[in-house]
Amino acid sequence: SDIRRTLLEMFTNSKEEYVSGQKISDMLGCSRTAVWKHIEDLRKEGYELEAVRKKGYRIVNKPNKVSENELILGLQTKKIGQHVHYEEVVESTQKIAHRLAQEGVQEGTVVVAEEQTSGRGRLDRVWHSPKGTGVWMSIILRPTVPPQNAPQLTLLTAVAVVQAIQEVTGISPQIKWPNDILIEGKKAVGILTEMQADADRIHSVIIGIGINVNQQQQDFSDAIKDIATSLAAETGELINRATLMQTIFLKIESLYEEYLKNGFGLIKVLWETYAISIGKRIIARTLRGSIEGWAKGITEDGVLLVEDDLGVLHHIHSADIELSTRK
Ligand code: BTX
Repeated sequence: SDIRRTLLEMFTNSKEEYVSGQKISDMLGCSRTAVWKHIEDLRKEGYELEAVRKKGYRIVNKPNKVSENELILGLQTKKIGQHVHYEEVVESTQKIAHRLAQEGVQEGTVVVAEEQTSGRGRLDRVWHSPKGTGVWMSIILRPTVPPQNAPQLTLLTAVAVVQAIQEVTGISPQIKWPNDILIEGKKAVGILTEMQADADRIHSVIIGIGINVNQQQQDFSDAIKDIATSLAAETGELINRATLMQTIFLKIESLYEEYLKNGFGLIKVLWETYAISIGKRIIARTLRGSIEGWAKGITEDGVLLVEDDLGVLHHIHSADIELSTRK
């Protein structure tokens, strides 16, 4: 609620200092009893508050959650993340976001959960989303571009996430076309873009982002322990997920504004600077078979260009790629 938000802002601004009950009731324009009730609500949400007679209250510990309150506080965007739909456990944030998009929620609405029980990757693959250690979220956008341009948003998101990770952790991740973000060759982030559209018009694009943040290497299940990593495993430090998300929102917002105004050009250039596979020999496994050759770059539409050994240039729209060991 707005009151909760004002209250948290007061505590945040006063840092370590106590805020008196009187000051709170003046600021919120409510009785001391009502103040006490709001404080109790915060405690229920997981905030640890210390109360000292004649001094007032202060926050000694925040919940390790990515709740609406944690995300709104200090958020600098105009649109992205201004409306947050938070849940402790969901099957998949994509599912909820699809529903909300259909109901017509504002552009930039974010669905986030502490845990997903059926997190999804591409082609109905599983995305492991354990409780409290990652960022599992879906962002709803309504770009005024033709449906065939939607894949560009996956690449835009990848660039934004790379930049945010750099800013928050100092790590420089790399992008593997189309949607993986790797650190030292292991997957730390997956992006899944889905859309609701007619033949000629996008209604909404749902961008799902999964980030391994605070898992330790031994936390990964056998199925992915050799291919996955997390930001904490790489830096040796726990990362504040809310801060990371706010940074991602800001990066996506500024790239998205650029994209709507000037098109894909700048984003394509940025994407190529972060991509590992461009200029390398790769194997692209598509549903129709594998193609081996040199990754030449991406087109304006985000399609991967691979030149095979006969010199034929292939346009790859969807595939899993791996670096080839043949030179
Ligand atoms: P993808 O199909 O490219 O990758 C899925 C593959 O990645 C799996 O088959 C598995 O090998 C591996 N994998 C699964 N979980 C993890 C993990 N936590 N870390 C590293 N590797 C893993 C990538 O699909 C797109 C993922 C999007 C996930 C987000 S989370 C929020 C939103 N909700 C939802 O259900 N999906 C998206």
